Amino acid sequence: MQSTVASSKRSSLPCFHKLRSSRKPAVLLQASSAMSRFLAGFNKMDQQSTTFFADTAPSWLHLEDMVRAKMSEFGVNFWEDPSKIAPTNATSLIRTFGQPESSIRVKLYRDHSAWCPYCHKVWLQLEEKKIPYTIEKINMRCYGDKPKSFMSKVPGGMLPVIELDGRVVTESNVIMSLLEEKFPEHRPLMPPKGTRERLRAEALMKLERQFFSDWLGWLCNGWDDAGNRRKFESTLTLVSKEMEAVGGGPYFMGQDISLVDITFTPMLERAAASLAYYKGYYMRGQGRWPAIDSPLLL
Ligand SMILES: N[C@@H](CCC(=O)N[C@@H](CS)C(=O)NCC(=O)O)C(=O)O
Repeated sequence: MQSTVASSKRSSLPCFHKLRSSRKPAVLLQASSAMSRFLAGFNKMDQQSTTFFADTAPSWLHLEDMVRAKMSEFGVNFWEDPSKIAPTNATSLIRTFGQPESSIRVKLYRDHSAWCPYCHKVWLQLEEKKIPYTIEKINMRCYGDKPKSFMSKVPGGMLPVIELDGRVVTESNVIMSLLEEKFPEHRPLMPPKGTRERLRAEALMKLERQFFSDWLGWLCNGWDDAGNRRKFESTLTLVSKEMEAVGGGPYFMGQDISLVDITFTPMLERAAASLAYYKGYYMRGQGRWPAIDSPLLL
C-alpha cells in the first residue's frame, strides 16, 4: 500500500506534526500486521482473486496546501486565533469578529452536539450578521439532567436561549427578531416592515413550518407511506420554486441571504440526511428540484 504520510518536512501547523510522527501507534501496528496475515492467507487461498487498492487519501502536505488555499479565499488566518477569526466550528466558545471582548452583548446557549436545528438558526444568524457572542453548551435531556445554573434561568429547559445584555430570551423566532431589531447596524437580514418583500419573507417563514410538518409527517409515520411521500414532495416542489422565484435565486429573496434561508437551511439539511438514512430516499441530486441541488445547500 502506498504511504500517504509525509514525514520529511516538519509541519509548521500546531498539532499537525504530532500526527506526522513516523512511529505508528500500537493499535495501527496491530491492525496492519493483522491485515498482512489476512492478505497472506487470502493470497494462499486464491492467488487470482487478490485485489490490491491504492490509498487515495490526500497527503498531509496536500491537506496543508488546501487549508492555505481556503485561508486566502476567506482572507483569514485560521491559525492565528481559530475561535475568534476563522469560520465558526462546533468547538468555538467565543466569536468576536475582530471586536474587543468587552463589546460582547450576546451569550448563546446551544446544545453540545449541534443537533438542534433551532439553535442552528440562531447560530447562523449571529455568524451572518457578525454579532460578537459567547457560547455555553448545554446537554440535551437525552444525555441527563441539565445544569442547575441553566435550569434556574430557563425552567422549561428548552434550547436555544440567548442572554442579551443580561436579559434571558427563549424561542428561536423571538430571538431572531430581537437580534434584527437590536443590531440594525449589522447586515439586516429581513426586508423593511411594510414592504411587499417583507410580506413575502413572512409567508416563506410559514412555508418552512409546512415543510417541517410534511417532512416529519412522512419520516415518523409508517402508515400511508406513499401518501405522506407525495405530500412531502409537493411541498418540496413549492420550496424549490420559491428559491428560484426572484431572479433565479440562489437565495429565497434573490441575490442576498436572508432570515428565510437561515430558517430553512437547518431543516432542509436534516431532512435530506434523515430521509436518506431512514427511507432510502435522496432529496438532492434527483434533478427534479434544481434549487435544492444547489451547492449552496450543502
Ligand atoms: N419552539 C422552540 C423549539 C425549540 C426545541 O424544540 N428545542 C429542543 C431541541 S431541538 C429542546 O431544547 N429540547 C429539550 C432537550 O431535548 O433538551 C424554538 O423555536 O426555540
